[in-house]
Amino acid sequence: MNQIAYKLLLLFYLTLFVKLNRKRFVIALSFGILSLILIGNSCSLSYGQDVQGTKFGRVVPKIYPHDLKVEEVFLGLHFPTRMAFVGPDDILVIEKNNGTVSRILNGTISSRPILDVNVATKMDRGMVGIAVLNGLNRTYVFLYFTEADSKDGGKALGNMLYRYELQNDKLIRPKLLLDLPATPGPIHNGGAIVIGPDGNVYLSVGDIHGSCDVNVTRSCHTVKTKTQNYHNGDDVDGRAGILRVTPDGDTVGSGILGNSDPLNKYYAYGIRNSFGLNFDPVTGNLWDTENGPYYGDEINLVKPGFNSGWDKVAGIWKPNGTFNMGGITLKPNNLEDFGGKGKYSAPEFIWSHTTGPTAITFVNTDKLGKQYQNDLLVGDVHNGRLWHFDLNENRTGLSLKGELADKIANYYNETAGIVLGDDFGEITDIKVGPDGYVYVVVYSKQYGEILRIVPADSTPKSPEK
Ligand SMILES: [Ca+2]
Ligand SMILES: [Ca+2]
Ligand SMILES: [Ca+2]
Repeated sequence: MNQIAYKLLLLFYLTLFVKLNRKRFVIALSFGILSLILIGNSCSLSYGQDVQGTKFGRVVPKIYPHDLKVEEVFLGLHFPTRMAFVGPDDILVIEKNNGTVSRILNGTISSRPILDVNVATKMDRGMVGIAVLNGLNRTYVFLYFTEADSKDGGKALGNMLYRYELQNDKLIRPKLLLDLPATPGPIHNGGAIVIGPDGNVYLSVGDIHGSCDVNVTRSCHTVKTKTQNYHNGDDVDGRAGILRVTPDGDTVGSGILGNSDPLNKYYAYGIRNSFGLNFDPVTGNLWDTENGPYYGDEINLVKPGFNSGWDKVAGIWKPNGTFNMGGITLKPNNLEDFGGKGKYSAPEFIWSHTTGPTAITFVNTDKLGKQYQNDLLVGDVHNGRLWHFDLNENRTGLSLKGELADKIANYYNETAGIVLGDDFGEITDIKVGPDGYVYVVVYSKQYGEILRIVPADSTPKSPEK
């Protein structure tokens, strides 16, 4: 039961108190307290136990298909943002404001973090990105965080992409791969990291609030660069794009949009903010999620040189000031194209009202059943929803029917057919584990957790002794 439910219950009893006589009210209250105790007792869970409908004081996720269920993997993280698998039942998880990496092995967390760095913590700042690259002789761990000068919560030095090596339960030999702007901030830092089928490292970085409107946000300091589609804008500085580097931090080839640094590291641009990146396991195409300003959240197919159009378009609408939806602009013609190398394309899916999409992943396994294999899952932070999409035949778009055939979720209820689950809280990551099941990170101060989606008929997994 969450806080809202508690408040509703309190309101209910206050109303009863006013309406009933004292004796009847005491009877009703006793019944209520008893029911609360019963619900409360069902909250104790162990690793692998089915959590549907049994949780207390935290999210009670619902999953709609009868052939799937949700299990608890780990509860009690502090603002967890993402996870990465080192091996089966071996998960690295990061906590935003602590600047930590912890290891959860067979459901048990390391007694202390395997890495703890100083991070700035305001809004989107903090430890926000992780990816693992298992090599023959070593395991690389890529981390993206807002490095702070002296302590957690300190002054932001920059948004850094580091490479560490995992050895004997420690992250060692940090190598700074990218030193990116953290100002004006403190929002739109991005943070999705994915290793491509080409073995390179892809990182989403938002506009770091550089496209803010000084007329609306008083403290805002505008930074207008070419990757935000300002023709005569400032030089490119690493913001508003998807960056690609080798595992050593070098440029791949001669660059897609140009050969000057850091433009040569852009795989895509015109991105306001993105919390989700992943490669289609069938085609090798990159997909992303993007966050619009209260409207125009997106799912995009990201070809090399992709321009998402920000800040000249969000969804299919021309921004009107910072927060308002302007007119429809299907082919915006005033975009920066870096000498014809950049190419705008409209989203493959749009939420007209913001849902705050985050992680995007492909179910590259048949462990949940053939009917989910290679389908697309997206999580969000505003509605606690797990979205489920089929791709079209050649996998260049989504297979959308009825009212969704226009590629736009115009109304909340229009989306019933593409919602796999509800009430997950704030989903910040979704990964398919080495066991083929789908893992979900829920962001919360006290009840941060990792959940796992498995077939409904599978037996709960016990922790290894
Ligand atoms: Ca720290
Ligand atoms: Ca776009
Ligand atoms: Ca529609």
